[in-house]
Amino acid sequence: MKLYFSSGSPYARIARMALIETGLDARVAQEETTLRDPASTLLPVNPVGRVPTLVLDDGTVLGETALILVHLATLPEGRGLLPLDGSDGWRTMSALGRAIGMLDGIAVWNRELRRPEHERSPGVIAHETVRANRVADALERAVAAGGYAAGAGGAVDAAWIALAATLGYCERRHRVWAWREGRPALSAWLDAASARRSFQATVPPVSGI
Ligand SMILES: N[C@@H](CCC(=O)N[C@@H](CS)C(=O)NCC(=O)O)C(=O)O
Repeated sequence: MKLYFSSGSPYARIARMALIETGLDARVAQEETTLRDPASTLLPVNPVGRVPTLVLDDGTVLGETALILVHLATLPEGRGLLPLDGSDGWRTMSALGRAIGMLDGIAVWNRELRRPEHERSPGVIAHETVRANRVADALERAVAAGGYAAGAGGAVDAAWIALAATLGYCERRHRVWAWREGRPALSAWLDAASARRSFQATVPPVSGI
């Protein structure tokens, strides 16, 4: 298998952290690629041109973070990532969806901020700011109530990984959002999560936003 990623992508970071957490990184090749680049090494493989992209051993190409996580969870090493049979009452999938949903909104907000100022949509920025704060408030309550915790033996699941990658993105590539303010539980959660090897091995470069 081979994973295409870019170092600044929070979506690709989720896949990279999942490989490390499951030990699959030992047998999955990883190639850093460029984005929004006609010469990108990714385009001949995946015309969608987004990371993460996982190429399976038989040549099948999987785009979309959630689908890649589902695939990894079908492998013996990845079983703990995401129960695919509803045996946890679908709690992990629900928590994963919430973290990725917040990331999707932040990515839209961030994309607006990367445009020249006169091309930005104040309406989109306002909408995504409200969404991000609303989800973060719900996550603050969830984490304070014991959600997004490591499981038995310290193992973490896909929801934990997605939340860590999302908040980690806000720390280094979306610093315009003071997400820690008024959210002590979420803030402490990320501080603790930051000590994990999979997190430390995938820290993105700081951006100007
Ligand atoms: N829905 C996709 C989103 C992935 C995504 O947007 N990746 C960005 C990097 S953070 C990308 O590859 N952008 C390149 C582009 O849009 O051309 C997923 O969940 O994997």
